[in-house]
Amino acid sequence: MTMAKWLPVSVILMVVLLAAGGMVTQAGAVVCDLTPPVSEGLACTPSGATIAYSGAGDVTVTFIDSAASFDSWILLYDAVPAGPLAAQLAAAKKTDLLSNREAPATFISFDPSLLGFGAGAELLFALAVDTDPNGVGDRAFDATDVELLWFMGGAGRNADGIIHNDVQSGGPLLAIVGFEDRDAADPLIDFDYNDHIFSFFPVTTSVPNPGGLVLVGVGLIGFALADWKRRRR
Ligand SMILES: [Ca+2]
Ligand SMILES: [Ca+2]
Ligand SMILES: [Ca+2]
Repeated sequence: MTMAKWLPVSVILMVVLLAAGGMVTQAGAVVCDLTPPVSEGLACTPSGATIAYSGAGDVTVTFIDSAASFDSWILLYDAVPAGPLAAQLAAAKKTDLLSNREAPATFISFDPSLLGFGAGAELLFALAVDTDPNGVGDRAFDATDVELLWFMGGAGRNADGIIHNDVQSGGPLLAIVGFEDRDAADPLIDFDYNDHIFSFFPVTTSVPNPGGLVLVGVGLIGFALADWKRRRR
């Protein structure tokens, strides 16, 4: 194939791959800022992606940052539970994970296989939010103090009908997850998705590794250049 044919093909392929990785965003889309110090109140476009157990031993949950006035806790589910809030909270597989009042880099590890999760099973984390001013600073989970519960994944999983989480790849098997803690009907909701930011490792996610996509793009350009040089000889 000639250079004239190869270069357009490779460029199109690279753009498609980068777009799939979120590096080239749609018009108006804003990448969520999940890297401290975060841009507080900057509305962004969340992925609502999910993460799954890799099957490789313990999963470590690390608290990264929180820019929020509400207290919140991360809970673990294996499915979105039915029923009223109290029943949903009672159905959590794990409630002793981290709050957003921890020191940054605080972490906790657990073995999903001991909770019935097999390799490839979704680790469905949820954010339990205490909207009362009385509890600001609470670190221990208290189900009676929770008013809101948001699940990772699609908008249909949440009572207010919007996506409440963004997921970004921090490297191989490392997922960075940021939550929006306010209800869609709350006039103060800002859609910044940095109200409670965690990392999870090792997990798999539907979010591609940006580094890998760049390598693919560079490889395609190299292929096109090699073809061009060969044709010039
Ligand atoms: Ca409360
Ligand atoms: Ca927010
Ligand atoms: Ca915030």
